[in-house]
Amino acid sequence: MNNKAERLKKAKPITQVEVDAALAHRLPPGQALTERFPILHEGEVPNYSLPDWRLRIFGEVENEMEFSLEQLQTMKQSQVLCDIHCVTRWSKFDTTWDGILFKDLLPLLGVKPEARYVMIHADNDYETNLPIEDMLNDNVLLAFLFDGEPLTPKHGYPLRLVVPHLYFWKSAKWITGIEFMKEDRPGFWERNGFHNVADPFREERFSGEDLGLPEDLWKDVDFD
Ligand SMILES: Nc1nc2c(c(=O)[nH]1)N[C@H]1C(S)=C(S)[C@@H](COP(=O)(O)O)O[C@H]1N2
Ligand SMILES: [Mo]
Repeated sequence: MNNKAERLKKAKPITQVEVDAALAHRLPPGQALTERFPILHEGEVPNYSLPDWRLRIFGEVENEMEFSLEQLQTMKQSQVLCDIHCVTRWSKFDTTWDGILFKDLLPLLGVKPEARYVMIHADNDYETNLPIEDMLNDNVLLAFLFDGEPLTPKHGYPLRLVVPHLYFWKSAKWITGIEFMKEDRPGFWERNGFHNVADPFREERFSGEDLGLPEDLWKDVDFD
């Protein structure tokens, strides 16, 4: 018997795990399940002076507004349990997030009736666009906590968006502003070949031709 070969056969892959048949319907086509939490973003992890941190609300609103972290933390908090799906082909089941549901925040913002889209602004000049209709799903939230703990700096501390039903690039980390818009406008990845809508169950990965991302791209990134 070749011991090394046996050991390798038995060794569980560190990043990718088997999907239970009963849960297979929750894994979108072309995705691999992981229990770890890959870290993906452009640029450096930002550093904040929390007293100066603000979330800016602008665009098609009656009055521009700014919220401090403290103001947001005193608002109604909710918990969401959801699966997340990254376009680089990893999915993670049963993630728990705590924060403010967008549907609870929206009525406080004085948004003009003409507004139909948002641009989420985030640090390192990141932007991603979404229809307000999508933002109003029951489980879309501005999250302070992941798995009961404050977000780690690499996962978006102090505040990130979580839009579970779309590929995870729509879930901007380090958000700084929400711009309300009459017309849609593409964000960072949406201008760079990714799909404008991004439904993982319809495999809306790219807007034009396949960008040829290697299937195991995500296995080389940083994990928590
Ligand atoms: N501000 C900001 N948010 C971002 C990104 C980014 O580059 N900058 N990358 C997006 C992409 S492509 C993914 S897959 C997720 C990854 O989140 P995670 O690092 O917490 O897994 O963050 C999204 N949010
Ligand atoms: Mo991503």
